[in-house]
Formats: sequence, structure tokens, C-alpha cells
Amino acid sequence: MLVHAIPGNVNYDFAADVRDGLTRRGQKELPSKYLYDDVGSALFEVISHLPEYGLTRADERLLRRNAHEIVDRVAGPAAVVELGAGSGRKTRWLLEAFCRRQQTSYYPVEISRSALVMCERELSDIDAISIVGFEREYLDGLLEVAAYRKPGQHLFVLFLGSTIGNFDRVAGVKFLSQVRNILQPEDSLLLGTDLEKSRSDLLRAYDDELGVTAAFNLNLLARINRELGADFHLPHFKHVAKINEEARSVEMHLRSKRHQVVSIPQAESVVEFEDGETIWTESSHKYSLNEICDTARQAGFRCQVQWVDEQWPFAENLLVAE
Ligand code: AVJ
Repeated sequence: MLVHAIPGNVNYDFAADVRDGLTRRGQKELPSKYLYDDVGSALFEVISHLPEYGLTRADERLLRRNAHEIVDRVAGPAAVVELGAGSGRKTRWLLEAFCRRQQTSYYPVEISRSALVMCERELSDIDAISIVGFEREYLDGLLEVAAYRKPGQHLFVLFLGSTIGNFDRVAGVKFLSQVRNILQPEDSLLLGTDLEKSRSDLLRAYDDELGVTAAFNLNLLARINRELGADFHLPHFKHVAKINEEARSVEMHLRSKRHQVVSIPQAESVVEFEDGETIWTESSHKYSLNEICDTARQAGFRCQVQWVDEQWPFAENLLVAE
């Protein structure tokens, strides 16, 4: 067992993105990746245990039940790269199955350092594993891992938890194509996707009774206060989950409860909110099974197998680079 981390070289600019997103005309918007600072990652971890939010548990059940079959279908020898590893808890089953076959290198790629530390701690007890974490954005991390690739070694990329759902459908195809371009033919990608379900199930999942999702969303404003010296007064905003029928997504917004002005010194901006105006903070697109295969094909993959959970509509899709 070896655990090692390649630290901080995340090339994004929080202040610039906040300024752009909040000072544009029309719908105000903040990129959803900023939900995951230390507090946000911990809150998402709690969300994944809520009865209303079945997504993470479905993902984990599928991985646990099908770990051996998945590993048998992946061309080896292979190094495992996980994009957005989070706590790493659900990856254990796959890695254990993998390590039974061969000594395995596991490269979690994460923009949240605390999630990376959690993930390394969670998985370091597995026999025959070496873990090297990358504190990077997805494609930057994947490029680096691909550069380490040994001759004859395949890459097996994990993109779980329906993180793909945060992209709109066009951007999703583009992202998968970018992943494909870093890979070689017969490398594999395991893609976890949340499937379409009823409005009421979706609204419950994204606006839970305890208010954890509300806290997760509002933390983005708290983060802007902490990191950019802003004066958002959190009780003046409300978490809202809405269904976008046309996009087949659930959106999270933060709705201003009154007319107000907020200053964000380190983003050099002063932002005015109308009563009822929202900041759009995240979209979670939901997929149909066929659509996932179409999307995969457009991005240069073939869809090899799809496993679907019986309790919560969610699919694990094994895609192979053409
Ligand atoms: C981690 C991106 C899959 O979209 O369902 C959970 C994040 N947002 N509750 C999702 C989330 C609100 C989650 N993903």
C-alpha cells in the first residue's frame, strides 16, 4: 500500500467566476463545482445518507453487487482513475475486486482537498493497492495520469455518482469526447447516471425535509462571505429546487427574499437582487437508458453493459473507447 498526494494546482479563479456569474444580465448563475469546499463536501456526504436522496446508495449497491462482473469486463492490466472521487466509499467494492486480479494503481482526481484526504484514508487498507491522489480538475488530472501510463497498460476511468448530470446534454457529450480523446481504444469508462423519475421523487430528493440540501446550497453564499469578504445575509435567501421539464433536469436556485444589495470586495463587485430573483447554482440532468448509449456513441465510446438498480432508477454504464 502506498498513499501519496499530488497537491494543489487547481487552475480556477473563484473571484472571477463569482463576478462573472453575479454581474451578468439576466439569470444570475454560479458554477456548481464551487458547492464543494470542505463544508460543502461534508454536507453532500450527509445528503448521500438521507432517505429522500437514493442516488448515492443506488450507485454503491450497483457497484457492490456487480464489482466482479465489471472488473472481468475491463481490459487489463489497467490503472484506475476516478474523476471526482469524493469520499471514495462506494469505490471500495470495485477496487477490492480489481486488486484481487492484480496489483492496482488508483488515481483519484478531486478539486476538494478534504475529499481527497478522506478518500485516501478510506481506501488505504485495501491489499495490493497504491493510491496517488491528484488535486486537480477532471481533465487536467486525467491528462496527467495518462502521461504516467506504462506501455500496454489500459486506463479504467470511473465517473460515478451521476456527476455527468451537472452538465447540460450538449456539454455532457463534449466532456465525454474530451475524456475519450485522452484515452486509447479499448480503455474503459464506467459512467454512473441517475435515470428519469417522478417529479415528486425528484423534488423530495433535492429539497429534503431536514434542510440539508438547503444548507448545502446556501453554503455557497457562506463560502463567498468567507473567501471573498462578501456580506451575504443568509436568512435573506431561500433554497429552491425546481424541475426543468424541457431540459429533464432538477435545478437548485437561491432565491432572494427581498430587494437587497450585496458587496463582494474581493470580487470587486456590488450585486443588486430584486425581490424573488434567483441565483442558479446547479442542474442535475436525468437520463434514459437508450439516451446514455447514444451519448456514449457520439463521444466515441460503445456501450458495453448497463446495470440498473431495482430500488432507485440509476444506471451504471460500462463504456469502451472505440
Ligand atoms: C453529486 C452532482 C450527483 O446532482 O444529485 C445533491 C449533487 N445536489 N443534492 C446531484 C447534489 C443536490 C449531486 N451530484
